Amino acid sequence: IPLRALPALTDIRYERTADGIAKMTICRPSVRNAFRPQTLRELEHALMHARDTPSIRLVILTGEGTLAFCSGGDQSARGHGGYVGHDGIPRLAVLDLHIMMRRLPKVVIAMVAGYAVGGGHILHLVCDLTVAAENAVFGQTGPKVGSFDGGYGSSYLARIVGQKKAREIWFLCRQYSAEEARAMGLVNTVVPLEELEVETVKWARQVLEKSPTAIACIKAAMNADGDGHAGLSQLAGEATRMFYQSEEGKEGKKAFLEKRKPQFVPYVQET
Ligand code: 2NE
Repeated sequence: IPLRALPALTDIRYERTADGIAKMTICRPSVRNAFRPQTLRELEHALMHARDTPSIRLVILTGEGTLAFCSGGDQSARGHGGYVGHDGIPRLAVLDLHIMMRRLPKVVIAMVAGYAVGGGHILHLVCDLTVAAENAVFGQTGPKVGSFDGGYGSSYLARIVGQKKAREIWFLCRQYSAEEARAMGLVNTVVPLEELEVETVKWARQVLEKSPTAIACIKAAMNADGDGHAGLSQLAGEATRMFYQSEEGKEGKKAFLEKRKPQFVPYVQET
């Protein structure tokens, strides 16, 4: 039984396998799977559902069809100061989505066919792993369309591909083939288009064989240096979660509720 109910979805498809994979598909192929505020809200709900559902252990993020993973922010929804949804308020909500993806204590794999450009390129970048089809095309477009992402889209990109390459990607707005992206460390593997889903699930199932706690901690640790205090908080949160499960942690809560002094002496560790 899901702990968190999902609202009706129009812009994404959310599917689950019995062995713990959640697949989120951006379904706006007529605009190369560009995201609008509604798309981002649905992805946020889906990520929260995946986070709160213990049986979901891993997320695959992809786009509908073979022409595009995602072409970034829907330019027709772009207003004065952000992308405008039903409530009329301009926002850059995709930046919050990046943080949710990083904070999810489960692996997120980007399954990329076709274009991953602009904000769509950053979505794959923020995923923990990327499996790309041979027809995948990567690149930033912001400076061509009057936009940029100075967050993960620039500093994290530079950590992955190096400063010179990151500057090339942003300043020239070139498009890169799947093989070029693999060579610069942007994607983990490149496979023929017809093998994309099978290969992605193969990678996912190899992750699923591993310790979920180890995976959550190593993801938090890898995020920690780049995410500053928020990264340390995520990493420390994993430690707190494990501490709550210990007898020592439970004694603190129990003593408070029983209005007595806690007995921590049995838990003093020998060095
Ligand atoms: C994706 C790309 C390279 C595909 O090219 P192609 O030739 O395969 O298709 P085409 O004809 O350009 O696009 C097909 C339809 O999709 C729409 C197009 O307007 C076209 O519509 P129709 O002519 O059929 O009516 N479409 C494609 N991308 C769209 C988009 N992002 N928004 C709205 N409609 C879109 C080529 O289409 C392309 O370069 N697209 C634009 C990529 C882009 O610049 N994205 C925005 C970057 S800024 C951003 O994402 C961002 C940020 O920087 C900071 C914060 C938040 C977001």
